[in-house]
Amino acid sequence: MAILRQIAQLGQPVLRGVAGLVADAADPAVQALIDDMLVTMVDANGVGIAAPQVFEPLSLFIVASRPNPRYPDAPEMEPTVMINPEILLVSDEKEKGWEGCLSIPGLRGLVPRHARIGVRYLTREGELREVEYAGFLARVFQHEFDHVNGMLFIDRVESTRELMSEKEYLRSLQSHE
Ligand code: K3U
Ligand code: ZN
Repeated sequence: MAILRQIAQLGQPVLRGVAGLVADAADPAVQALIDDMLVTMVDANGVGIAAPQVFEPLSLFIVASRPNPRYPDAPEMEPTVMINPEILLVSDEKEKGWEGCLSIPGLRGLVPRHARIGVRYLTREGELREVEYAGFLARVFQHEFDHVNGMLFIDRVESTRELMSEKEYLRSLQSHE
């Protein structure tokens, strides 16, 4: 049975380490961790979660997507498990977009990310996948990829003036409706 995990908060050293590779995707402990991450992400209403965020320093994360007020054109994508992810190519073009993080509640930041990326990862069944992502999916992948490399979105904002409280962020969304 899956268990809701505690989410590591900003300041926890586990968020700043480089995660190790998953040796065996079929390991029951890895499969149980994935189940726990899925329920924890859904419970927190996130569109991603990385293993270090639940205190497991492994190169493994989940990416999901749904249209949301800031990204109304975001595609629907069921939570997708990505093990030992790699970024194979990136576009020169970057886009700035607002991000949040379950490990930094209450804060949003405007983060530049590559607009398009080509990636490789193992599925939870151990199959190798190569995929290209653009827009919001590319953003969430890069955010999660940062988590397994000890980076947080606050490290990537270009100015502290591009940080906003969650409350003001939600207010700014309403004022643009
Ligand atoms: O639910 C969140 C959200 C934020 C913006 C758009 C849609 C949803 C909260 S933050 C979130 O889901 C993170 C998850 C994290 F921290 F565990 F990785 C993923 C993320 C959200 C937005 C942009 C990039 C990454
Ligand atoms: Zn995050």
